[in-house]
Amino acid sequence: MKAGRKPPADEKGAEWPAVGDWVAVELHDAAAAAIREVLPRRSQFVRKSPGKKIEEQVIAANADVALLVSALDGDFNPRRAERYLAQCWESGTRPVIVLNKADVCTGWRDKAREMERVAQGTSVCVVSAKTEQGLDELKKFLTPGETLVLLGSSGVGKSTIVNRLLGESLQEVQPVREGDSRGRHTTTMRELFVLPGGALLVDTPGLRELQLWDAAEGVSQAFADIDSLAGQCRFSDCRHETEPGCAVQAAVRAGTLDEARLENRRKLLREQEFLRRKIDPEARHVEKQRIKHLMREVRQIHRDRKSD
Ligand SMILES: Nc1nc2c(ncn2[C@@H]2O[C@H](COP(=O)(O)OP(=O)(O)O)[C@@H](O)[C@H]2O)c(=O)[nH]1
Ligand SMILES: [Mg+2]
Ligand SMILES: [Zn+2]
Repeated sequence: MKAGRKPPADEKGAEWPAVGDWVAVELHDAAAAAIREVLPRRSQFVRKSPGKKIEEQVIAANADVALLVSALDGDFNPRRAERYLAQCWESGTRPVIVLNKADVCTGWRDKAREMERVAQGTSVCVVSAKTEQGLDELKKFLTPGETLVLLGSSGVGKSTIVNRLLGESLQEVQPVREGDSRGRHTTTMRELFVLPGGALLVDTPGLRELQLWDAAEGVSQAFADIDSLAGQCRFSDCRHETEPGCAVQAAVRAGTLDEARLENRRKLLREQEFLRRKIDPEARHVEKQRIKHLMREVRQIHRDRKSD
């Protein structure tokens, strides 16, 4: 489908239709159509756009379920999963953690258990898109009419999973580089497929990084276990460092809370704080411009009235 016009490069912000958006189109002829309206989104998975620019980028709109795919080889990283989970909770998309390439990992049971501690109740699916191990388990999350989006680094097997679920090879798959398990970017566009059962599946190019965008609530939900421990700390403003009576540090000492998890929560909160300081001046600037415009209009109305 062709859009009515191409957006200039700096105009592809959150307003421009993203994959998964429902749009009202006007058909000109068989080859051309113009988007007239983007319908309100039920959910949107966003991230901070890569690089220095402080703006959000929509990865997928209206996704009901996010399949957070990582591989059980060198790609496995619970800290990255925490990041994805936080952004998911913020976006209104239900996450499912998918651990792919079980065929190359004899210790997949231990890794699944490790991921379950991070998942906090979110389902963890161990699969092999190669041998089809666990695919039936994954299929349980496909609901007719619902949209699922595959998210994860490149090379983890997202496109292979698409092909398996489609039952045919429509998505191009590329070998990963030796050494670092990283894939080359072969899926360059986000694409939507209708699966045999009637679920919609969106494949995305691998995300090199996922910097959170305005996701304080999502972080809080992803680390609900720590938040609830924090309620038992002696001081209400406890920073869970060296304060006496800290229930969070007590859990770390008791071995029920992974210190790396606590550290990652700190890191994500720091990122949020940094972003908030950056976003605010910009938002304030936009608001100032809006008011300036409004005042100009008001003055114009006054002038028009006087000259009547
Ligand atoms: N061993 C193994 N390799 C897989 C599996 N799934 C995908 N691959 C391979 O991993 C590489 C990257 O797969 P691809 O689907 O392109 O990853 P994407 O970048 O996430 O879309 C390809 O060489 C696939 O054949 C799996 O379950 N086991
Ligand atoms: Mg791909
Ligand atoms: Zn504390």
